[in-house]
Amino acid sequence: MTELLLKYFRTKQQEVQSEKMYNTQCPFCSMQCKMQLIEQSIVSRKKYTTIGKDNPTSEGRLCIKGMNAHQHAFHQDRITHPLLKVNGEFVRISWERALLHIKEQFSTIQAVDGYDALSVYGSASITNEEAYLLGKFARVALKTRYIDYNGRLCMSAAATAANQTFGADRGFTNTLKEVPFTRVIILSGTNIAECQPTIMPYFEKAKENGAFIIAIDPRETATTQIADMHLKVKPGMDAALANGLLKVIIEENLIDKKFIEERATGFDEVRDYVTSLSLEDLSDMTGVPIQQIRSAAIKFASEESGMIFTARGVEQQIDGTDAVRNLLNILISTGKIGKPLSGYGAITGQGNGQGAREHGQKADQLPGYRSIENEEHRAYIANVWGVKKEDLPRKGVSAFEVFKKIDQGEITGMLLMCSNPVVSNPNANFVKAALKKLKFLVAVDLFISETAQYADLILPASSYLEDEGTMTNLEGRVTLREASRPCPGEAKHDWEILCEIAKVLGKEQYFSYTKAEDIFNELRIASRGGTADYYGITYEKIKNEGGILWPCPDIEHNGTERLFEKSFAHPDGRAKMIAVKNTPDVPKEKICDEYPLYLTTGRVMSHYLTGVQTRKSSALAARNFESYLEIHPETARKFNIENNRLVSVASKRGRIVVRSKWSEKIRQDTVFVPFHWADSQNVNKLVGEELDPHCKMPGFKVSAVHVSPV
Ligand SMILES: Nc1nc2c(c(=O)[nH]1)N[C@H]1C(S)=C(S)[C@@H](COP(=O)(O)OP(=O)(O)OC[C@H]3O[C@@H](n4cnc5c(=O)[nH]c(N)nc54)[C@H](O)[C@@H]3O)O[C@H]1N2
Ligand SMILES: Nc1nc2c(c(=O)[nH]1)N[C@H]1C(S)=C(S)[C@@H](COP(=O)(O)OP(=O)(O)OC[C@H]3O[C@@H](n4cnc5c(=O)[nH]c(N)nc54)[C@H](O)[C@@H]3O)O[C@H]1N2
Ligand code: SF4
Ligand SMILES: [Mo]
Repeated sequence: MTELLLKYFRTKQQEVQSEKMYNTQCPFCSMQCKMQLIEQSIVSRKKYTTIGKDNPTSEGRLCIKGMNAHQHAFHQDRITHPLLKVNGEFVRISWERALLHIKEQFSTIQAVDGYDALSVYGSASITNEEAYLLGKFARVALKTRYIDYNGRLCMSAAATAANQTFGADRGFTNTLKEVPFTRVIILSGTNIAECQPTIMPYFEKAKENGAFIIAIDPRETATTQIADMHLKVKPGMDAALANGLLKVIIEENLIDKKFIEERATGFDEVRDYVTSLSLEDLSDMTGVPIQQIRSAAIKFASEESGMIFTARGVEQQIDGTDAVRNLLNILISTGKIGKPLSGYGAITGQGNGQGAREHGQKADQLPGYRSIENEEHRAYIANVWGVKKEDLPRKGVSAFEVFKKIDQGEITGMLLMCSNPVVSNPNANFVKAALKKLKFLVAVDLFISETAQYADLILPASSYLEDEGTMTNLEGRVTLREASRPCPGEAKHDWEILCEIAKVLGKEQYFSYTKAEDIFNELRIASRGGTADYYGITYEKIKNEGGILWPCPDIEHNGTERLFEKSFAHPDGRAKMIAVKNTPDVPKEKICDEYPLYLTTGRVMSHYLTGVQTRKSSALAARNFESYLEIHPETARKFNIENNRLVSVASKRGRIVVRSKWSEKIRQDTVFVPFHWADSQNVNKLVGEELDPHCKMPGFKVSAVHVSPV
């Protein structure tokens, strides 16, 4: 038998005629796991295997999405040449024709409707080099103020809260290697077990070392399972829950007085407000029993070290900024920030969710986390770019507001790079209708996504296997994604595409780069002296160290592991606390007779965002091939919903049809639908348009809906 097996394996091995290896990083989440794709040619076919590679963040681990990522990159639907829409059909054209067409269309729009009629919509899944270049492209090549990106729908509340409270926003103030040794952890609105699976061993080790974990989520998830205590909060009530926790901490005198006096402002206002509240009211509002609020607060405040992590559950709310700020109030009150084993982490979402929010893709931002409305900042960047300060446009509007301006006829052209807004933006039916009003839409993508279908021209981009560049992961560690496979067909890198468009628009002098590293070297200078200072980071240093944590202000500097140890980043060095009032109209969309249930939305392990990539991967699609409605059996009975049937879910704005999935893990007043599917399963047809006033984040996590059998 053994002989036979050996013979079998020997023959198998001989069949492998050649083997190639490609080093890269996973194209999906913010862990940015390093990986190697092994391509074996076996007689008439190719076999692909992905293995994890050691690095300081994921330590060689991979999840199922990373292991199967190549399936979409090699999918037959990948677009490999420019496609022009002619009489409603996409036809193949040359790059030369595509670029000329863009020149004509952009110039006409600029001449007829003005410079600000063109818009740019970017992404946090592109490299730092590309995110930086996209910001420069909008301001210098197109001279438009209207640029924003998908990160607005993702991290903006946490970023704004950290900027307001600490004066700087790096997702995690510490590094992951501290997590196993902290004593108590709050995981609020984050499902790391499904969304950053390779982070889990850090938290599992913390548990082994005796840490107490408190999870806050309206649902039981794979993440809440590792928690010692689960506060099953009513959707959208995180700010009020934090008031409850603060009230107990302050009244039990578990605050760190010395820390507050020396390092913060605004504490008295917070104290006066929360002590005026009643715990009974807070418990009613949040759906969390008083006893749980009390013990969570006492546990968190009594331990000598602790960390709070948030993600989109808390942040994707129309009061997301305030909700995060109130959780930061807890950290400051208990002195658990700016020291070893204590800190805050906004678990970043997309692969480059961190870096892409630092270098000028945001409507109000210039590279290095500078402000486009600050005269000194404008002068500095204008000098780096070789343009006049007065010629730099002013700030524009946020992602969703761009579609409002399209609808109103103010914006008539768009360059869309690496995003699928028809599926990812709120009120999807409105977004689709707005896009149809554009005079010219060019989409740069790997596939004909649901949004690219409405484009006049689609340009083929390169994937993570082909496109080298830096990505900043959820620790704030700048990593170098190697990529050496040749582009398929005539696909080009996103940065090359921007340079070529700039060239036909007569702006070649500002965009003459020959490789990604040239752009990075300019970014280093552009970010120098800014909050997110990359000046001391070079490709060579990243290669040697496996990544560098920003800020890194000079070449001799080794990067910054822990932030705020001596002072916060505000001019007075102090953290700013504010009282976060319980507003009776949050969640804004109240349940009523017509729409009696809260809908919250989110993710599953096997799919990524709007699903354009993961729905193309057979191994991933097989795990979840359609969307579903998670509903409590009691609630289901009330609405005549049988298990595993098609059901209609409707809000004021639209209706979708998904399959019911009974589960006792969810609150009885709440249902959950993931957002990875399109068309009749596009849950964003139900989500409303209201935005957080501070960061312009939509309220993806609370809508009022009605469910009925189909
Ligand atoms: N598998 C997978 N992984 C991903 C992604 C993906 O699409 N799929 N996307 C990546 C990206 S871009 C992002 S931004 C991250 C997102 O990562 P997460 O934010 O962790 O993911 P979500 O599922 O959107 O929401 C997290 C949790 O919030 C809970 N929640 C809903 N409403 C509320 C509320 O009102 N309060 C509280 N406290 N919790 C609430 C949900 O039940 C859910 O369990 O994941 C990244 N990783
Ligand atoms: N209801 C609801 N809606 C949500 C959320 C939610 O929790 N609930 N979460 C929000 C969040 S956190 C996010 S991040 C957004 C994401 O929303 P989107 O940005 O719209 O989602 P993606 O699916 O990442 O779209 C990326 C597109 O770019 C293409 N692409 C991939 N790689 C490349 C590349 O290298 N270059 C180019 N040019 N194209 C590429 C893909 O094929 C795909 O079409 O969705 C938001 N929408
Ligand atoms: S999806 Fe995230 S955790 Fe999974 S392999 Fe990719 S980067 Fe790593
Ligand atoms: Mo995200």
